[in-house]
Amino acid sequence: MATVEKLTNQAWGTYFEVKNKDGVILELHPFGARALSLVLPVDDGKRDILVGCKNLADYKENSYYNATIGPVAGRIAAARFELEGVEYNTEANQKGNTLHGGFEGFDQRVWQAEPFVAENLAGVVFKLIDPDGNHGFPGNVSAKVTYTLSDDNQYSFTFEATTDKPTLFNPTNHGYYNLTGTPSNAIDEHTLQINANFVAQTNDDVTTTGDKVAVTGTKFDFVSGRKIGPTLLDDPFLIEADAPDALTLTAPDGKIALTLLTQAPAVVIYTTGQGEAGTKMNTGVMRNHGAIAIEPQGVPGTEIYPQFGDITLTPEKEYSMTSTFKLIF
Ligand code: FUC
Repeated sequence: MATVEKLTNQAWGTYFEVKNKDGVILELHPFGARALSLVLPVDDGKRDILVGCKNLADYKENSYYNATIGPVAGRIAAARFELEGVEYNTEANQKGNTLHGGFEGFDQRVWQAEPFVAENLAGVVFKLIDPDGNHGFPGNVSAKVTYTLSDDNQYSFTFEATTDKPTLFNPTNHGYYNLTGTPSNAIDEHTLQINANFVAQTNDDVTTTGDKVAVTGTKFDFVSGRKIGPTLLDDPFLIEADAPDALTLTAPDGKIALTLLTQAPAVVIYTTGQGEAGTKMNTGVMRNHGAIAIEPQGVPGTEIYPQFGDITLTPEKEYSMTSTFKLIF
């Protein structure tokens, strides 16, 4: 029977530990409504498949790791957008654009936490009120992130939100993974299969152009599944609407696999590089290409490219988006 416990230690302060009947352990923290670890029992021992920081201070320096990102994940080009004829200016925190909500996005806020147990699952509900005008975003937004771990080994996060004024809302979970259990191994030998025939085209600054590119014959072609190899990615994969799932990532030794099912229309895949190499993480020193971030979300740039969908949140509708990783081990 899945359980959840509120714990405290020196590294992280107060955090939550969710366990299921098969011995999977998910640790969660109110800072950034983030996951700290996701430990799977495999025959050669326990393997933490999340790449995270070794203490809270490090998370404050590397705040995207396994955090809730928002109110808008990805980049808002030129740090501005228009809604109903009104122009809004957000914070230009990267190359003149707004990345991941600006200088103090959801990943840097302390969320209110409420642990819970239900039938065959347990988890934590994190809540945050983002006040009107905060960091340039309109609307008093009430945001909620519900993490669950089930007894049938499904790890899920659901984002929900309401607002009192039209605004933008496109959150994600910025999980970094290495299925070998340590970022001291490169992800090159992992097998990745993605049900995406197209990626959103990006500019040099990684803002989207509004066009999509067929993956066939390109480095983005993971349709049939292949080893990641030295492929560097920071791209939104457009998930086929009729696909049974979004993607599957498999460990080099085949002992662990993750299959992602998501209501999100896209998954941004980011592979770490030299910039992150050398960082002492919770499960080892990050090497070049040591982790892959899997970020289900609306397509970045949707606020200016309606062909990608709609990320406006209005008082008349509630936002809800669920992503589930099936843990296979
Ligand atoms: C930007 C984003 C990626 C990732 C990386 C750390 O490049 O596009 O999603 O957050 O920063």
